Amino acid sequence: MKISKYILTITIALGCLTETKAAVVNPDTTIHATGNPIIRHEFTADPAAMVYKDKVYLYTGHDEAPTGKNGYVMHNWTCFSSSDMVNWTEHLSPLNIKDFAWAKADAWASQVIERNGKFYWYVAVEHGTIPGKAIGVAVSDSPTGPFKDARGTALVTNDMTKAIKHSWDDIDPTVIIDKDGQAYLFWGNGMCYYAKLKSNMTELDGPIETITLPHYTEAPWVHQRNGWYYLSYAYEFPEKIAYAMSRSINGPWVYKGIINELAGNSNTNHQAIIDFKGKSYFIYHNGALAADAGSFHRSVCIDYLYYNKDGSIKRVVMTSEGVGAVK
Ligand code: FUB
Repeated sequence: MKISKYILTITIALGCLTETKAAVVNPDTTIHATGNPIIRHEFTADPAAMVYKDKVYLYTGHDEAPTGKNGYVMHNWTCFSSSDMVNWTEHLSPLNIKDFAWAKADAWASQVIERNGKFYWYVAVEHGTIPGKAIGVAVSDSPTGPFKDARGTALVTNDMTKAIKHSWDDIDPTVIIDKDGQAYLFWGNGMCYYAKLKSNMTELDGPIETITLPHYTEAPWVHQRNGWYYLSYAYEFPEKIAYAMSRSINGPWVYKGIINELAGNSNTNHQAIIDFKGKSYFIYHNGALAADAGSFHRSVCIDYLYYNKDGSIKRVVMTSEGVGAVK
């Protein structure tokens, strides 16, 4: 990323956010992204993306902290869909913290995955009665909702994981279904946890395991490509994004290095990685639209991801131009 371009982006983006904040985007309004960040009328964070039937569904959290507040205020999640990575339709708030009766706050990072025509949305929230963060799962017949709590209880609570003492280690769920149909849930802050999921996608199926990764902070994302499994994650704090590779979802994971640098004006970076219509994408957030307290007023960006011939990943070049439209 060239610094001069980045400063220019912040200036333009600030103007844009101020202008559009009063004008609420109506449901199903299409946004034409003119570069990074791709969404400018609200703050979006913790992107997760799913490719389904020729479309990309982008699920994000929503930073709602008042200007200047150094802390997360996050009440709901939202969804955007696109056929070309540039024109995005917003499907307003298909899931809210209130949809989980047992949760009390903090609509933190999440991911949606499809199985047998149903869509499962795994979320991190603050539990109402068991101190600490927890993971819940909502289900829908459509990628854009409406979603409802699939269990009526949390899938993972803080008292189920003992490797880390702090109360927010059970966050940042990511789910993958392996080639043999076995689904896995990965998550964690301070420790990368993983466990099998039953085929109903709403119950753990076995013990919770841990994975040791250098300088692991949070935000695991697991994807598969050409016979390799990739486990990318937030590295150190403030966060860069690093990754490990394995031939098996159960490891051993071999650390491969940094994919993405510190994201401008934000302590967190939180990536999702997908392939769509022949290109690979790195989706993340930065603080480019924030007047101040950028770590709590984040915005989703998309840049290209490139692989080397041996399957390793090249460093991402964060740009203000973003990506072009694909057919
Ligand atoms: O958005 C709240 C938290 O910030 C997420 O759970 C982390 O991944 C970090 O992005």
